[in-house]
Amino acid sequence: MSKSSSPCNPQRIHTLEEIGWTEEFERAFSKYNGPYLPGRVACRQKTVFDLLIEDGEVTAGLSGAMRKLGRYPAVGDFVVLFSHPEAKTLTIVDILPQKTRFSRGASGRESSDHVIAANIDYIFIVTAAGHDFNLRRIERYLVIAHASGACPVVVLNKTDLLDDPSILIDEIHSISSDIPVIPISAMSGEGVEGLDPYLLPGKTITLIGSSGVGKSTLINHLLENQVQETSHIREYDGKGHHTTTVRQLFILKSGALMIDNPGLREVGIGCASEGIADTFPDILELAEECRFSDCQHEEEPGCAVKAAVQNGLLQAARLDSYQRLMRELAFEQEKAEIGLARLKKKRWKPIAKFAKDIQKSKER
Ligand SMILES: Nc1nc2c(ncn2[C@@H]2O[C@H](COP(=O)(O)OP(=O)(O)OP(=O)(O)O)[C@@H](O)[C@H]2O)c(=O)[nH]1
Ligand SMILES: [Mg+2]
Repeated sequence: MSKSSSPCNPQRIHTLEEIGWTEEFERAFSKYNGPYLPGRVACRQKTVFDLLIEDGEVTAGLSGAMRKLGRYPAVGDFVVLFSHPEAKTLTIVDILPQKTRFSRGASGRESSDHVIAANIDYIFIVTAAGHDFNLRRIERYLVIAHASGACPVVVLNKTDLLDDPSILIDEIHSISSDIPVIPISAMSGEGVEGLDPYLLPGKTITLIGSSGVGKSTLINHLLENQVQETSHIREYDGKGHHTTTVRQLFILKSGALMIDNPGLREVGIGCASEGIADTFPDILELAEECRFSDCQHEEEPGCAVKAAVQNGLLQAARLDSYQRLMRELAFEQEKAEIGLARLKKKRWKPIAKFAKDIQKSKER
């Protein structure tokens, strides 16, 4: 068996429970008898995967059958490893059913969802005071976070740069009254204890957010070690310079598991219709009062949503954001239904007028 020498995690002994194993995984794994063992994907290297197993860390390749089927495990997945006793190597032969799955519409024109992390309990949407702060982007992250089945938490970082963080906290609450917002400074450590209720043993958290918001700085603070490279302020230009380039899962001192991600350049919502419903409950509630049940909240008479904007009860920018995301959803659903090639050929033109708009919003 090949013991890992990867930089993904320091060598450490742990039980399966400590790496997030639950009874459901145990049940799913019970059909495997013989030279099989479970492992959790900590990092995907170019050709092999780094995995946490019961008593340490190993590297393993993917079976030919899984490659052929395009079944690639994501960081956080529990997988079945086949042990070749003579060769002392391990091969991933199956992926156990995922408890939750955090994905985003893939970059470019790929229509299939792109899994960022699996078996996540909490998603920390990290945003930072300064140039990154953008409520519309937070809404977009909330849509995919809600759709994943994990609980979103907004982490407002770099509060040391603010005189009064409560202004930004109130702004975030204005778009997500039920979501916890935790103000911190990952650099100084101030407020980081506010994350403690989520950093529980065996629970898995993934950090998402744009490049430069301080995800790796937070991981380093929690690990009490400079494990992850972070950018120097001088070098950081705020324009898509990515310091972290691979996803990695770390075991924190508290016993929680945390995944650091490269900054997301482009966030597509895929077909996350439930995510939209959970992110905009205020608009959906207002829409129930519209005269027409299929009201698009554009120019229709008797529109309760537009009336709420006129009366100052709903921000026009929030309605605009909702409508953009709904258009993107319709576009993605149509693409999933008839395929991108046919969409381009037959009905690309009418939808193309929104394509640029959708692309711009994704990159916002
Ligand atoms: N003032 C201040 N700067 C911070 C804080 N947290 C991080 N930074 C700085 O922000 C810059 C980017 O931090 P990183 O941790 O590399 O950001 P990241 O989100 O991991 O970026 P990518 O890996 O590119 O996705 C670095 O210069 C950090 O020192 C903070 O709380 N306050
Ligand atoms: Mg980073």
